[in-house]
Amino acid sequence: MESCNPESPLKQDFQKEYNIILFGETGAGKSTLINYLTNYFGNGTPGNFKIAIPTKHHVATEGLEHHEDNVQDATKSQTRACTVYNFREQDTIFNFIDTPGLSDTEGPEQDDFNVRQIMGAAEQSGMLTAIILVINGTQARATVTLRNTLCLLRSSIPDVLLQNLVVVLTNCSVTTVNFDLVHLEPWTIAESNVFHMNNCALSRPVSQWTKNERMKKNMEMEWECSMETIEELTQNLKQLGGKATEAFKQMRINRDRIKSQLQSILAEVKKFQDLQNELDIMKTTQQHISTDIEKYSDYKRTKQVEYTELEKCDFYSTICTECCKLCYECWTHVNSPKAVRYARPRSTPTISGIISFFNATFGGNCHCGHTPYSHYDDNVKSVKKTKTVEEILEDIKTAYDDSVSKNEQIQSKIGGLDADIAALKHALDAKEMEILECCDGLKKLCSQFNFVDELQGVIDVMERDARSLTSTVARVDAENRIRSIKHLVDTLSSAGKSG
Ligand SMILES: Nc1nc2c(ncn2[C@@H]2O[C@H](COP(=O)(O)OP(=O)(O)OP(=O)(O)O)[C@@H](O)[C@H]2O)c(=O)[nH]1
Ligand SMILES: [Mg+2]
Ligand SMILES: [Zn+2]
Ligand SMILES: [Zn+2]
Repeated sequence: MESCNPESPLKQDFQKEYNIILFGETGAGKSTLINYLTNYFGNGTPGNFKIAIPTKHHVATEGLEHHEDNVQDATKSQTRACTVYNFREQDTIFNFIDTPGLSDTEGPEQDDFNVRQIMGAAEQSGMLTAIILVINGTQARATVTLRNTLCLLRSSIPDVLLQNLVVVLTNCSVTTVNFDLVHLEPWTIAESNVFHMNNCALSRPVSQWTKNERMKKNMEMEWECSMETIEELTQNLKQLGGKATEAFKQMRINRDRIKSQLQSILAEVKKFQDLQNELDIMKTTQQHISTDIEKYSDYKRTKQVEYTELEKCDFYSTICTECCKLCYECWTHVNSPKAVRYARPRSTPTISGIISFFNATFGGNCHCGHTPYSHYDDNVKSVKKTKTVEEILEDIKTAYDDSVSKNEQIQSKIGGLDADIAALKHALDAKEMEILECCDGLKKLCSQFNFVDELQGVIDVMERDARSLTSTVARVDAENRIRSIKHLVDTLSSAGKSG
């Protein structure tokens, strides 16, 4: 914010300081009022205008900084930035802040930017004596533009400063005014704080009225009236107590906080979607793995195996120790004479050695090919038996084990994702909660705050984004969040209307 001081006073020299900020629609006459104040404090006259802010027909005479755009083009908003103009009067200094007009021809974004600038300037002033609403007094009807301007005003001025509202109706006198102060409701402005002015002297080139005696007289009369009104206005300003501008700061903090939390909700809902997608994919994979586990779980097979066992009986059989089998099965009853003669018991090595020697000498080799020394006789027979054995199919078992370990891995990943999603939801809840608190704070600071306009933009984006979410879980979550923010806006807005 630039500071311009027509008479270069050192602020410390002044006992009384009044900060006044102008607020109003573009073209309402804020900058013109500053020029009139320049003449009032600098003793300018219609023959010798003092111009702080250049106009289409008047160049600046005070050599001050200003932020007028293209003064020749009356269709465009003129003032672009907030500028402080200091005026002194004995031990008193008045700091008037000229601001860019609302309902800017450049659209709502420019309005938003301008409102932030104006509120920033108000905050910076530290102590405000008055907020002067400059309104074109010829407006009889509440046009869309006027309604928009008033809406922006209501949304920008904290309740604590409502006592310090002053209205200057331009382009009119108290008898010709058309603007109805009812349009400002629920604000009510004390009659002593309403002023009428017709600041027409700077609207046309000097040459136009110097040649026309009647026009000149008329203009000089209007000029005189405006100077008297400024006199009354400054007297009135001195009566108003200054108010700290902390509320502007608090409003700014709350608005910024809401904006940033909404932005991060937007970003985190996207993150939520990504995590949810990942989780969905993992759950599908896990289902496949489970099917595999079931499919491969049958890796054990049972089969019947045949085997022979030797069982005691009443007949002798010849057993080969090398072959481990019966070479001659049940060739004689144990009690037969043949048994006594030919049976070769295992008994002692000496006896079996002698018998074997005898057999080897006289009996020859067995058909199994082994020597008689390897054979003996015993009263056993071979019995065929079967048993059930379990067999493991190795490749299927490998596939099974593999699936089980994959399942464990994915299960732990799913667990991790679940935890991430829960944490994200928690963070989103906290942000939503903070928005709620900030909205509440704003409502307390500025009961007329327009939550619809403030939040609708982001809600629109959230709704658009929610429609594009593919995960049902993420979409339901996003829709719930939007609903709760919408509900909040509705609640706050209806509270504003009734209050
Ligand atoms: N007749 C008449 N003309 C006025 C009055 N006040 C302002 N004007 C004219 O209205 C036009 C716009 O006035 P500005 O003072 O530039 O309006 P502003 O509020 O500063 O506009 P922005 O800077 O765009 O916000 C100019 O041509 C002024 O000469 C008034 O009280 N009577
Ligand atoms: Mg201006
Ligand atoms: Zn043998
Ligand atoms: Zn044999």
